[in-house]
Amino acid sequence: MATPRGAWAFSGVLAGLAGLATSHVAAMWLTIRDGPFVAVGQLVVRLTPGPVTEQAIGVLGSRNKLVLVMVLGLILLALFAYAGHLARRHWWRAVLVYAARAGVGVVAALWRRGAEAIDLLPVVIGLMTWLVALAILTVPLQAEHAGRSAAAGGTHRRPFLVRAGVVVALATGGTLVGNLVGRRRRRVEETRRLLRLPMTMREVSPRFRVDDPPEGLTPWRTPNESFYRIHTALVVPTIDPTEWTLRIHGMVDREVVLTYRDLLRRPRAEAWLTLNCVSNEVGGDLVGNAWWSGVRVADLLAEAGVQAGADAVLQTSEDGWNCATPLEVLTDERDALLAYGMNSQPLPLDHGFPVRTIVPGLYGYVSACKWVVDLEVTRFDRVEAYWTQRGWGEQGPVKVASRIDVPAPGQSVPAGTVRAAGVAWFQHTGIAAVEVQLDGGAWQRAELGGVPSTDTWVQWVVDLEAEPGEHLLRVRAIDRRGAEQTGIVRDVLPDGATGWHEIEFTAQEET
Ligand SMILES: Nc1nc2c(c(=O)[nH]1)N[C@H]1C(S)=C(S)[C@@H](COP(=O)(O)O)O[C@H]1N2
Ligand SMILES: [Mo]
Repeated sequence: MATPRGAWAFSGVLAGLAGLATSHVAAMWLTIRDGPFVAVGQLVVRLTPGPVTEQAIGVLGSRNKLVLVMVLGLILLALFAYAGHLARRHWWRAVLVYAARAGVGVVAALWRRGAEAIDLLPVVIGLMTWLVALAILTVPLQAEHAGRSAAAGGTHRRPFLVRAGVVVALATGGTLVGNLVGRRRRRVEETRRLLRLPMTMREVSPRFRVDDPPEGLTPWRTPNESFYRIHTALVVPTIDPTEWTLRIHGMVDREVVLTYRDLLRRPRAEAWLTLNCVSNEVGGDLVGNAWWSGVRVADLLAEAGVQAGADAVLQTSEDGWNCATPLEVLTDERDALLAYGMNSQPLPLDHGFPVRTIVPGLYGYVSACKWVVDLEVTRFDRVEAYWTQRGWGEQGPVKVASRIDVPAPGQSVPAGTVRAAGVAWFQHTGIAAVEVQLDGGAWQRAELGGVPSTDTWVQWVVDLEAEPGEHLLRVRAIDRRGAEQTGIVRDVLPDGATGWHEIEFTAQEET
């Protein structure tokens, strides 16, 4: 701290961090899921216009949250430094700046679903910590500022550094304690690990795999660890299955409330289902295929007794996110599931533990509610769900899609016979054929792997003859209704991308 000026700003930062630390500890202690920082981040995510969020997801991939957290962190640091700087002349101004920041915290805390007055406690504790820490830190500086030790020049340094050290130690200790107390996720992970659920272990039948797949072809089954993840929650809900309930209500004859045990005791339904995201660009990888275990939503709705006039089910997640799903797809013959198992394991926390829905034939944003706790039978003209409010289509039927995995874009392969491969999907309609086109020539049929139903993707392979040089390869699918995948390019907004996936590769003369 060469200059007292810098010392004031530095005090502001330290006091701010101390405030964050104690309010984090308080939040963990009260088992409020999100600390203050995350709550504010969550608020930003909610207030950001949908297209911007989607753009960010597209550009930054899953790193977008990390970027958000880093940006918020930098803004906070700057704000803390500024408050410290202001305190040098006018304490009340610093208090105003900090109180404004705390105000954002209050709004963020109250914004959450089921927020209570107690949720404000961490904010208050953070504010008090900040005041006390700033006062402690700046007493030596104050003296200097008042000119009392001006003659001794810099005598503030020792006491200041001692005090700074104490504040840092307390804040660090506090954060560690907070993390200890915040063992909730670990506890729920442990509970999940010990669960033994009624699920069958289903291996991938060899007939679902194409023969001689070239290296780089997407495996037919997506392992849970590599299954794409999309959610608006910054910190995933940690729900103890013994505390989970699902309420089915709205336009029904009898309200149904189901516990996890109830769910496990019901007749089991299992299926291979491919899930994809409406934000998936042509050729993108926001799609996966797994073996899901659960209970048919249709049976539960039948038990509740759906009333005439209803056409939608508003599904709500424990984290407040929601989606509206056409009643029809939840009650027809398809495998619309309340799933508790994914690839014969209890649902991973990131994929909706303990229970999520999944509906073949619809994009995830209108159907696949993770951490689902509430199903309200209703009408589309009465509700507007999270992504629909943000400009995305109300109904989200999947579109036919096909993707080239091999060769990879820009890859060099030996000239001659090139084995290309990929996947294609059109859940609940099915893929009849896949065709590829090399350098604008004739479309050639690819060989398809087998499928258990129309609800999963299908692998394809084809041998091409490639002369030495640069090549352009395109793919398209033909669905089981006989329609060709359109080559018209459309963006993911508002209801899913269209267009053919194409890649360039180089064929090299063997030497
Ligand atoms: N609670 C909750 N459920 C959600 C979402 C969400 O943001 N919150 N995102 C949806 C979207 S857009 C998709 S594509 C799928 C993704 O499911 P996955 O993360 O298991 O792949 O979850 C859906 N369910
Ligand atoms: Mo999505």
